[in-house]
Amino acid sequence: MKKGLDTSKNRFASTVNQKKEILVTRSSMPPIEEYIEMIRPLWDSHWLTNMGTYHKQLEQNLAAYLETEYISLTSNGHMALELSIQSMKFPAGSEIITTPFTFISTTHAILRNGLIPIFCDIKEDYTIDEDKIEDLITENTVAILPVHVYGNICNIEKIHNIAYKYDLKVIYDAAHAFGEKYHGQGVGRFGDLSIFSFHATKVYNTIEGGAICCRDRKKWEELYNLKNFGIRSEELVVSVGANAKMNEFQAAMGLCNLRHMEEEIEKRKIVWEHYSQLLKNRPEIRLNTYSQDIEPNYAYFPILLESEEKRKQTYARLLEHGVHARKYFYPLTSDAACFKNKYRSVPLVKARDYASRVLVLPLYADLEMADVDRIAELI
Ligand code: T4K
Repeated sequence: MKKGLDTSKNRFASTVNQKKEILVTRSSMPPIEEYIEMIRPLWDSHWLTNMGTYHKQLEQNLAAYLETEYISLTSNGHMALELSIQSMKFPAGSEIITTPFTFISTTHAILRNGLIPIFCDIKEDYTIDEDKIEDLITENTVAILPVHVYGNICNIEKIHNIAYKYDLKVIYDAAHAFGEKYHGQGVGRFGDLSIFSFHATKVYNTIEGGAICCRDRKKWEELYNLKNFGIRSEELVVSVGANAKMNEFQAAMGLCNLRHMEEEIEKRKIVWEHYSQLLKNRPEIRLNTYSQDIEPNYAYFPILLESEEKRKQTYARLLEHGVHARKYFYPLTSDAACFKNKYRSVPLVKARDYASRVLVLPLYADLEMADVDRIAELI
């Protein structure tokens, strides 16, 4: 049985003004003894990073768990994205069609590769509207970078067909979709590449961490070089690369947490279903429902309120009672102060509307039912 956190020592569960603070999520951690046992050998070997035993073991275990042929671990999800794009060797200034309804990392990864993000609108499930992608394609378009937002899987088939028709690459940002299946297949298998985030706030964490799923050994080698300075042996540097390796403490955390995934997802499901039960009869609140094609991971619980004003009131009311809901993803990344109005897009009608009304409620494995009751009551 997985132990809960020691709440007396946990700042996330501290009490402020006698009020129980509930944050939007809380990292799941293995029992401390399990992690200590896992890291103890590191004190013997003194081997802390640079593709050690745990790094190798976790790559194997995750490839099996995620049902992907090859997987390359990285220091975080963002570097997984940056290196995925870099590995495609697109000419500078090329355009990548993406969604603005995402964490800023997705857009930054494009820009930090010297490429241009072109923003597409989204549809009811918050993922990219595949029917609007073709309107944005020009001779400079090289790829599509969709996001499986909140674990809702994009329209894989249509995106694949568009990419095939125009000879574009597809890189999926699957940061929210760890362990999910679409039509019975692990989501890491889709597109030319798919990336995951194993950040502390995710369904599965390696403290910080990420991974890139790919189809062949050649790509895996290329990604290895990119995350390890291109170093292949003491005297051989084969290409220019960054340092984006996952270290042994992260990998050890990943090995431990992976053992508890079934329980993690089961507990999240219970919380998710309890919220749904309490809020489903409120016609003014739209809940996120997973499509039948998905085996979900219950990563997030977004609700869509009637208006921006209602969202503001609900956010403030929850906060007043110590409940930290979050406006993921407001503002749209296309509206980030650093590049507002700089890049081309179709009219972002839905993305803008949803960003102004969405609120993500607290959801984590050990969230108590009484807290869910209280949050639903406050809403
Ligand atoms: N693509 C997408 C679509 C993403 O959503 C993300 C990350 C990425 C790419 C990039 O992956 P990484 O490079 O991050 O691996 C959080 C996360 O930092 C970020 O990973 C995540 N998306 C994003 C959606 O959410 P913030 O700014 O909301 O984090 P913060 O520090 O406010 O934490 C949120 C809550 O999580 C806290 O209130 C409490 C809890 N928490 C936080 C930390 C840091 C814990 O329980 N333990 C912790 O250690 O960005």
